[in-house]
Amino acid sequence: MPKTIIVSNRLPVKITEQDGEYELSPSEGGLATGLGSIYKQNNNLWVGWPGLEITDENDRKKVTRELQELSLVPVFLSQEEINQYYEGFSNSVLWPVFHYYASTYANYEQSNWDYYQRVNRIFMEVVLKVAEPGDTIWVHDYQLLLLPALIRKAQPEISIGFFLHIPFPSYEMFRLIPWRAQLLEGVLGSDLIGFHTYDDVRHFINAATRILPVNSSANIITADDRTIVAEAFPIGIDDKKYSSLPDEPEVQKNIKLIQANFGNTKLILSIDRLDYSKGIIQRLNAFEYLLTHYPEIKGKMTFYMIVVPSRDTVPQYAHLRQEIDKLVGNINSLHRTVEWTPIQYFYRSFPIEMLSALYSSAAVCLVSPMRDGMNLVSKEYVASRVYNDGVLILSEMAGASKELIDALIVNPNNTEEVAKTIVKAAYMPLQEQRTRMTQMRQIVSKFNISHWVKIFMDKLEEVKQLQRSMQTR
Ligand code: GDG
Repeated sequence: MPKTIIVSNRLPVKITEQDGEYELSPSEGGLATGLGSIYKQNNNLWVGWPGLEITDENDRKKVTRELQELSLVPVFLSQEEINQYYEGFSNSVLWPVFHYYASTYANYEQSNWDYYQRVNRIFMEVVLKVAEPGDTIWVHDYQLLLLPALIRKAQPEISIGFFLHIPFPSYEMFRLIPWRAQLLEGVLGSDLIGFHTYDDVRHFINAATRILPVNSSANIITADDRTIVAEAFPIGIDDKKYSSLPDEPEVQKNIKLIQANFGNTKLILSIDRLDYSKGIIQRLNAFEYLLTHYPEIKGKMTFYMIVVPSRDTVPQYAHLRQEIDKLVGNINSLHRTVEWTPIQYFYRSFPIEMLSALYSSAAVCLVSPMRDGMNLVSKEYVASRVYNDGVLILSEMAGASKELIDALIVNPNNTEEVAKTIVKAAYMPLQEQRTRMTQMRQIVSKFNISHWVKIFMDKLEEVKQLQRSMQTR
């Protein structure tokens, strides 16, 4: 029976090692939840890096066996490979360029590119060990741009879908990468290429047709006589999970705790991974502007800011963290009073029961990335607002702003606009909150994660049929 194989940089499990014993726990990420409906069915599989270096052959066998029970197939990588392919090329070339930070952060080192190619080939070898003709392969994200073409070469007829979770930049940005042609050729090994927004699709087709000898008509690309479709599939979330979490006792307990501590102020919430693309510094500047220009809000609003540790072994990220620490310290020391602290800042992750309680308690959720493929936090806030109140402030640079048009949309670079919008959001009449939130909740619920998986897989099947019909013509 043909199977579906999901391939991503990381497997959807956390593996921890203690005294030579490996422990597996499922990861709670949105992608893991969404794709769980696929890889746990029939003989389907998920291929990816287990998240830590395992060098001993016996340990590798042991972990492989344990993962096999969960339909997971590990790609073992050395620390050197991870450093150069993941932190080096993926996060120091592709991430900055694709988020329009090329001039500040991109570091085009040849050895990182060499490792990127090598690790994509290692992934190919593992995939080819389990893939059979007739199977469907769904490759995820910027760490594996070369993989579709590598698999295609070995299995010319196999179905390959690719989804990019981050934005695809304009041609003028993308062309800066020394290995731009090879990257495009890699992705074009797919049959269907998915992006979050129509703008990403347009940028990709533009880059492909200007850099490579390929043709396009609308969203169909013809390369070496193969037909490839590029299309927008905005990712959704498990909306039911977020709308039912507030009923859980642990969440209720947390809501009461938040109420007891901050009940007399309006909570403005932000949650991001530590990343320059998330606009954390600009957001803090906007909040400081607010405190300086609207002193009457002092004591009436609390900015609850969660930054989840991420990539902090990369120097740029460590530096960003120091900058945030400093700015929060300055703002709090300047504006705080005996009873009130303007910013409650946390540099750590929280259990989902605490996130849910915060989503339920926050009068305003402030999502202001400089660039974001989609941004799931904005959708999780909306799904959590079971009473249809609360206000979402959303950056126009986030993919989600194309769908959540009833949010208060801002340009995150416009400090004054963001500050004024926080005031508008915090004092928005309940009726207007409800009208906006109801619309957004309908969208988040209709276009949820299962819908996303289904429309992508259906489209991939449709593209294969289109290719077959063109061959017989
Ligand atoms: C990439 C793209 C695109 C955060 N803090 C905690 C926690 N989280 C969870 C959130 C949310 C996820 O992490 C973050 O997702 P985002 O979409 O906001 O951002 P990226 O990680 O950058 O994701 C992005 C996404 O891929 C999907 O395609 O939307 O644009 O950059 O789900 O809830 N979860 C827990 N504790 C925390 O402290 N449990």
